[in-house]
Amino acid sequence: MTQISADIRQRLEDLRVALDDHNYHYYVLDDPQIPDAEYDRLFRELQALESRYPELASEESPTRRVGSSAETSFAEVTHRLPMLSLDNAFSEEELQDFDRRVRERLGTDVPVEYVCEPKLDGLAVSLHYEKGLLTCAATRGDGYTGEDITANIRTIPSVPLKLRGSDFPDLVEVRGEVYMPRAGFEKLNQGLAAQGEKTFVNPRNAAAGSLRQKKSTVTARRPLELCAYSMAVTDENQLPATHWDSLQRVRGWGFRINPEMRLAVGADACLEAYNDLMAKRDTLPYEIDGIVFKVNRLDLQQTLGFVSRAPRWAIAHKFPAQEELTTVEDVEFQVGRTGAVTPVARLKPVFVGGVTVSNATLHNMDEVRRLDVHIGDTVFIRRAGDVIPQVVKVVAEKRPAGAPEVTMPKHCPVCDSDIVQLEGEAVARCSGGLYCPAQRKEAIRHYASRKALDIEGLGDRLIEVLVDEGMVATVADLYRLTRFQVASLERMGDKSAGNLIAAIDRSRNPVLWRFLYALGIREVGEATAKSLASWFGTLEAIASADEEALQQVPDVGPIVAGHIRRFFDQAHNQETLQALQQAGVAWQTEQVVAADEQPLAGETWVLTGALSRMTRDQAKEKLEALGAKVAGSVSKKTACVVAGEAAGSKLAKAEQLGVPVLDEDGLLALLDQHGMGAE
Ligand code: JCF
Repeated sequence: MTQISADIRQRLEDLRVALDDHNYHYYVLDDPQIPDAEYDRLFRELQALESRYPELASEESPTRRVGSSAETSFAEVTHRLPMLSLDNAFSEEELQDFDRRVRERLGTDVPVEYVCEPKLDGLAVSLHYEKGLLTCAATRGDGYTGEDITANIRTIPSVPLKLRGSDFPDLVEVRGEVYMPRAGFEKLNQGLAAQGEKTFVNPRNAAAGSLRQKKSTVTARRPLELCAYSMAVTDENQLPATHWDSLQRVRGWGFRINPEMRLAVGADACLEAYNDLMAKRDTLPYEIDGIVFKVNRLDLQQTLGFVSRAPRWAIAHKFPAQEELTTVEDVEFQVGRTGAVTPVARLKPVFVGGVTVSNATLHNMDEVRRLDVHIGDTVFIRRAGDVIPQVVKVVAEKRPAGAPEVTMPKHCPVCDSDIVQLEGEAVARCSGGLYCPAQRKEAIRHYASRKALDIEGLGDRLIEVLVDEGMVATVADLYRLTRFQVASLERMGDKSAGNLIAAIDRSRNPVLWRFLYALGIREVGEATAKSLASWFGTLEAIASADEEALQQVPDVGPIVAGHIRRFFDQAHNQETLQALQQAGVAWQTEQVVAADEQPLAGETWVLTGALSRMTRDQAKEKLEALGAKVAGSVSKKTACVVAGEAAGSKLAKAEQLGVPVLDEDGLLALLDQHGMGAE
């Protein structure tokens, strides 16, 4: 056996104590003492020492929180003291009744003091500590026997493996709720959904599913927390006088105690606590389903005793449910402002999470298939916090015979254009972008935007008003607006009306690429519009090109070609183009640069420094007309850097990487050579 120096033993012990402490500050007090990176360094140092000296291993080491991949079966454990459940109160009256019964049994008129605490929506667990070390953790089960889940519980960072301090009895049981905070739940479900897997209906089920894992490594990756709510010791001399004080002791041992916990004297004060907590419910980072009131004095608890499964000294006053069952009466399809077609479930109205819900989004067809929703199905609706209502589960057993499947329509329910869903994409879209009333405002906004036709003064608010007032339905209608009409709008002066009409007029003869870009064809950005324009020269040529011809253009692949083809195939889009022409919009034609005249096709160029005989934008357009892409930064892949006066770091970088450099004269010579010299 190797001799292990005292220094190493000491370092190992110091690391364990330090990591335990940081864990405690981070997970229990929510008050980290060191940055994550520093924690990771200490953790790795401890891991390294432990693997080097296996004889120094310890069950309580912070490194053991990662769990084990060995499969455990959950042995039965009998609770030394039964784990009771709580009676429920569903109304103010039921709470008043509870308080009256308590006082009657105690034979007192004096208002009783209660501890009020949020009722976390998780799972009750019992934790046994012997001489300060966690020895056994169990589920509630039926209240008398539960399952041994020690291996899984040990992975939860807010569960002390070792009690803090020294002020604890030899044998102590701490009870609490294991729960999954909202944020962790959302993240877990997003991950599951992304893999097409079944998601958890709510954080409670997620916590239960995570604790039931046979491999504790799986549990270790689930964001679970523990909040302690009571302690039980067999030695009654060790009990403080009140529940409140006993929880302060539990806190001192390193447990998280709910920070919302407070004291209330009498039923009215309890109701106030109920209302206060209810108002806070949506802002808490975890879900609660009510508030628990417990008689504070332990001697009074003793006097009150139990009925069957529940103590007479406690009650849970429930909040409105966040999940209810209802039926899907229909599924309709909504078209968003960018053309996304979304399935929406029309529901038999149901009161859930404090409001009446009659619609729930189904997001997209992948989600419809994942949930397997049919029309007529009974579904779980969940509305938690201020989140929009969700369909979280279908009750397959309740599906009526012949319940129709949900299918995506072939045509837009708003404008009847084709609906297109590309392979590998979750979202289906209406292809009537220029015409579809659902996409009107967005289409006009894009058409008028700076890089498109740059119609000054036609902002979002004005577009909103023009469309809502029925003055403009498609971009073609812009050109029929009169100054008088515009001036009649609220908060529009005659002068700004005149300016707008003039700006619209100025956009009547756009260069081809800008006009093409302005049409808002999916995935046809500025660069693609430029390539298409200089390749085909006219809009008519682009509109009649087949997908194969479109794909000859540098940068245009099968997907973009498909988008272009479909755009021009929609009758309504064609009508709008004709309407634009009739309204006097005449897009220009462009000098065609044939394939063999695109000498820079596939190359990336960079412009830097000041040019004297043309602007950078002009240089960029000319290079693009020759097929080059113009980028902003230099890399190994850059074909050439054009360096004007006072070029700086980009020039230096080019020289360092051995990228060819041209000065302004060199650029002009190149452009001349290809018939693109100064006009
Ligand atoms: O947070 C809870 N879900 C919770 C459950 C809190 C408590 O104080 C409880 C409980 C279940 C039983 N107390 C008992 C006695």
